[in-house]
Amino acid sequence: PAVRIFCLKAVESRHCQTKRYCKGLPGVSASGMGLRLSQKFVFLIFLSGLVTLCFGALFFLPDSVRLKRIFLSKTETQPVTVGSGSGSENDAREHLKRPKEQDHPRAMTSTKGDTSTKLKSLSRKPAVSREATEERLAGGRAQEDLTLSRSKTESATVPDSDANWDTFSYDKFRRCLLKPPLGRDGGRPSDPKTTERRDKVKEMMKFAWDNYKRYAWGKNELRPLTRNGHIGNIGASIIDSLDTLYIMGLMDEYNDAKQWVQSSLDLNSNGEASLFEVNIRYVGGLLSAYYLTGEELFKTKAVELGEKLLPAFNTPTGIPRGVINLGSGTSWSWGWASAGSSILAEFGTLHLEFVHLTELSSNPIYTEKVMNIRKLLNKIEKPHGLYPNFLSPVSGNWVQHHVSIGGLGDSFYEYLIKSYLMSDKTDDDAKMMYYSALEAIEANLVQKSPGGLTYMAEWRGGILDHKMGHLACFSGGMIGIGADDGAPEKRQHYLDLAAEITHTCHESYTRSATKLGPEAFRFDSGAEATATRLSDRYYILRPEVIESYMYMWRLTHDPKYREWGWEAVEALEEHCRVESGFSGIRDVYTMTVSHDNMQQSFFLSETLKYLYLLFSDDDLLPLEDWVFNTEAHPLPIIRKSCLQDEATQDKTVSE
Ligand code: DMJ
Repeated sequence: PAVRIFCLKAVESRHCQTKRYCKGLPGVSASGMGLRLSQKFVFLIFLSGLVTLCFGALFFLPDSVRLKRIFLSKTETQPVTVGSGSGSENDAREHLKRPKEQDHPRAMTSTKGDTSTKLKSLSRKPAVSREATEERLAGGRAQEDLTLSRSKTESATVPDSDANWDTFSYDKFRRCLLKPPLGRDGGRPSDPKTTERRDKVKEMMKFAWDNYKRYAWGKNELRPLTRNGHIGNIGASIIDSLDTLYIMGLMDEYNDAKQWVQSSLDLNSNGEASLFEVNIRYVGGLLSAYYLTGEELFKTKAVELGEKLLPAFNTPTGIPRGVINLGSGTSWSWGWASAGSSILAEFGTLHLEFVHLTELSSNPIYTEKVMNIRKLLNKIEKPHGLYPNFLSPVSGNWVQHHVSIGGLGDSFYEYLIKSYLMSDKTDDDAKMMYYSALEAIEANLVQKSPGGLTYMAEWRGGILDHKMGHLACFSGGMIGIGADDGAPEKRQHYLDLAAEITHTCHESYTRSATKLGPEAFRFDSGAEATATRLSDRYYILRPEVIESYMYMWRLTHDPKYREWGWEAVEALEEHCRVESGFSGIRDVYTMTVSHDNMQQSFFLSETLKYLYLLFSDDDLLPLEDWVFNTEAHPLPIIRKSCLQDEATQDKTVSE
């Protein structure tokens, strides 16, 4: 990234100047021969001043980690090599999740390495039907407990206190669920109209998948107009689709995806990857595939990948940097993030997956890493109780006072309440942090427009920007699922707030010609839930509005949410479906649409999954048992007490 190159050059040139200066002061010989005493004295003072200056520069320049690591201990700043290898705001948010090809020519490219060789040697399993998997698991076939070997990184950083680590048993986990994950009959709704709508969504998924498979297999996304693949060969769309295909019962497609993971997923890529993206999409996708199917392959891959993310945490504060080279373990901050800062929505969106990595590997390091982030955020002073979007991983201080529930901030808040829910409501710190953040958000950001629409504004050092991003529309669902655990006198209020925000986001759709919502809409200069800038008019198949419909449907069973979801299906079909897949559109306000030639992988993992759930019975992935990560990959609630009881029972039986 530009900033990194710039820093390097600056440092180098400072360094060169120093050398030149020290070695070649005109008229001064190295020995000082021929100089008078006073001249020598002046020269000495000058020299010591210069040395002080050099050291000052090393330690006080912003984010001088590259230099510091020459002097400080390895563990503090030096990137660690792991594995077996030797050794937009709205737009910005998307930009950071998937580095643009031109910015990062090597982005997400793969190079074969030891890990992939090792993974390829995993035994191939025959294709299975979902029914067979379910039956096998329901029959309680004892699965081998896994004892995953600990990595070099882990053994270097974790003390020996782990001698009594337990191992994870898939059977025990299944017995601790309150309901079967796929419900009765795969969550098939009882009325014909909803069944028909659900079938339509399934057909959309199959269409999107078939075209991806035909034209872009193994690439990250399909470009449906040019019928080719977009950026990189690490199959983002495949990983993102695993659980969606499985819950929809598209078993041939699921088996193809699984086969690809087994034979071709290369975790040793030397490309630059977003820590956030690898976590939510790959770790999250593999974890959910494992929990749903019991296929050990997914667990092994998820843990191997989690291990490769650990070097990004080797900063003075333990706040990870945003970009990592999975092959070498080197990490750095996004070039565009001010003063080498890390992004709240990135380092704050690791908790769910990392806790599950500890659960599966019995290695506490993952939980320790995210708890450390939590601790720092809890302790640090917050302007008006709000969490700004940029934090320095070196000093642990906020870098700018920009607060947003949309891009750059969003999923941090989501992960607080979901951490609480996923802990079976035992994680009280997460609960406390979530509800205080929500209070601060209500006091400072929640606004009502002259037309009566409730929205979330953004905050820039105390000044409100009356704009709401499409990304911020997830907050309807978030506030909804958190309503029940708020203070008793606030519960109804939170549910109402969730409904109002979801309503506003629906308005942003209905007020456009295409009935799809813009990337950002405003509430100033006479605007009410409409985009006023050309650059905000696009829709890239995002899920957040539909996500909130799904949660609000589950929480209230108000039929309007299913109707709103259906409106979105019709609009997607009319404007985004092209001959070879689905594409985003450049302007939601014109009926002569211009397509952006991109079928985003989150369309498969989130948008279509949430639609399918919206038209399914509540017993398909029931909220009593599952939380969805920010890429809509379901992760189970961890019932510690049940798992322990189960463990005790198993032990007693074997004795
Ligand atoms: C998804 O990839 C995730 O939900 C992320 O947290 C933000 N939004 C995108 C899709 O819009």
